[in-house]
Amino acid sequence: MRDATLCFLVRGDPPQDVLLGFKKKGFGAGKRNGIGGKIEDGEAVARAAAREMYEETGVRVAETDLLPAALLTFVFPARPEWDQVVYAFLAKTWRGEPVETDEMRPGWFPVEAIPFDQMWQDDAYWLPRVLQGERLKARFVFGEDNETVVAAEIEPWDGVIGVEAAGV
Ligand code: 6U4
Repeated sequence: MRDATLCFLVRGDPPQDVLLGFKKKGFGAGKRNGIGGKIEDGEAVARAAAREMYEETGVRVAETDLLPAALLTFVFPARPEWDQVVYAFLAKTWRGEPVETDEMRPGWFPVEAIPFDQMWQDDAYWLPRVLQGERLKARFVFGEDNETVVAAEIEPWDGVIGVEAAGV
């Protein structure tokens, strides 16, 4: 199963605004999402999250400023090659301003007005909760259309990313 990262920059404490990127190409093109992508072989999770943030928005996030938020497993029975584990982070501190890149067009959204209808369906289940400070472990199964969530299991998570995911 491939592993990927997802990072949400948030402004305000508690979060008032969240940065979402409109994905211009590749997996999930046409959707808005946090910023992230595949973890490379041998790459630590936090390093991958920081690298993807820089590549896709030009923003620098220190690995120590990445706050573990969710450990997500996505299962696509109709498209098993899409199955993936995604490590989601929040970040409250960074350097630089997000800019548009080949991959992403970033934009700030009020936490109270997240455009879930333009996002992966699972986001509505877990993103509001992690923005309120919960840490979650969840598993979502998608239907034949690879869009509809047909099963969701969500439980609290301790935020500890295991060594099996540390690229060693
Ligand atoms: P490259 O390396 O360019 O081929 P790309 O096709 O752009 O990659 P990828 O696979 O690197 O995409 O990144 C996929 C992104 O989508 C990751 O940040 C994880 C995220 N993601 C995947 N399934 C998701 C889902 N069901 N809900 C969600 N994010 C998901 O919120």
